[in-house]
Amino acid sequence: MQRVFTILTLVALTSFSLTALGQTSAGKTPVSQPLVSHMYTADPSAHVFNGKIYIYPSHDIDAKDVKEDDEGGHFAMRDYHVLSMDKIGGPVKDNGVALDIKDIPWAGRQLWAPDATVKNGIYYLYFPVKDKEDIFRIGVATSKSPTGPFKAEPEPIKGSYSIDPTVFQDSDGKAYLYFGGIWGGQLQRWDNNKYNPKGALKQKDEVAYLPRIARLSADMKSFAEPVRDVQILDKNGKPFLEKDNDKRFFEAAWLHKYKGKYYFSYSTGDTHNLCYAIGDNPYGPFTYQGVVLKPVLGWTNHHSIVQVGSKWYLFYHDTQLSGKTHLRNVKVAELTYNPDGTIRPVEAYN
Ligand code: FUB
Repeated sequence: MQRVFTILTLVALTSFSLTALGQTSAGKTPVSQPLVSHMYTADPSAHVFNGKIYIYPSHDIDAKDVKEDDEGGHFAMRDYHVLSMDKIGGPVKDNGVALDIKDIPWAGRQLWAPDATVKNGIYYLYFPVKDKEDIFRIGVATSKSPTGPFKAEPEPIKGSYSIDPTVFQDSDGKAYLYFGGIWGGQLQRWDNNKYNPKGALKQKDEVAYLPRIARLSADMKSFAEPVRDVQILDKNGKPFLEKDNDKRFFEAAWLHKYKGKYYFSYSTGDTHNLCYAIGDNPYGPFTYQGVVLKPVLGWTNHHSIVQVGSKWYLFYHDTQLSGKTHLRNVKVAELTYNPDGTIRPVEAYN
């Protein structure tokens, strides 16, 4: 996913002194400040549990022994910390290590973007990590506390693959796991749920890769059905092609419900947008609507959308603190809707 990382990292490094001052190289000022600055955090999945806000981010580290590569090998994260706060704008607490890679029996390397949910008083943390064969799988870990510590299941979720799991529980109690990410996230290696190590990126006129969904079993630890594609269509009902890379899916799925409609949002990756599409049920199809967040400082763009009280918020990240693509910091900004249910794009800088 990171062919352009080197150039962007150089650009980001030259802008470091400005970003440290809270200003970007284009003279723009971030509208939000990092939620924490004592460690690097990214990919924030936010939830409200029992009236309190919990954020499940990746914990970025500067793994100096790991070389930067096109597959994102330098995103070499090794644990998760859960952040919490009583209200937006209030103090943010780092609750310490919630899950360490050494305690995941099947894990090899790279703990990427997680998500969490609660059912019957048990908290479930879903996470992607490469197994010992260097293939991304999705695992689940449980805890009686939203902040952990979480205990990982001995094996990944059977039939899972790729990255960026996000869990959605509908009002009827059914739960769904969405996942997938191309390029370093390996989605291109999976055809009809079968692994093909030679799986390649699509050609520009081919239909783009799609994210995946499976309903979760009652135990929340296994798939209740075969994994299927999540259809994202343009307003004419047509799928996007690979060349529509300012709109097509790349990684970072999120699902939220607003006024009875299902909003599927995601990153376009190499064009760095966060986009969204609306559907009538959790499986879609979802019709493309537009951009939620334009490119931020850094290469990646990743988010969650959550209601807190009567307001909605976009949690996202950029590289304001470090100026380095793999050392990100999570942020939050209010998100608002138009009367027709479309989202007003969030401005990260002004
Ligand atoms: O944090 C590692 C990867 O970067 C995530 O899995 C992607 O969504 C991107 O944010």
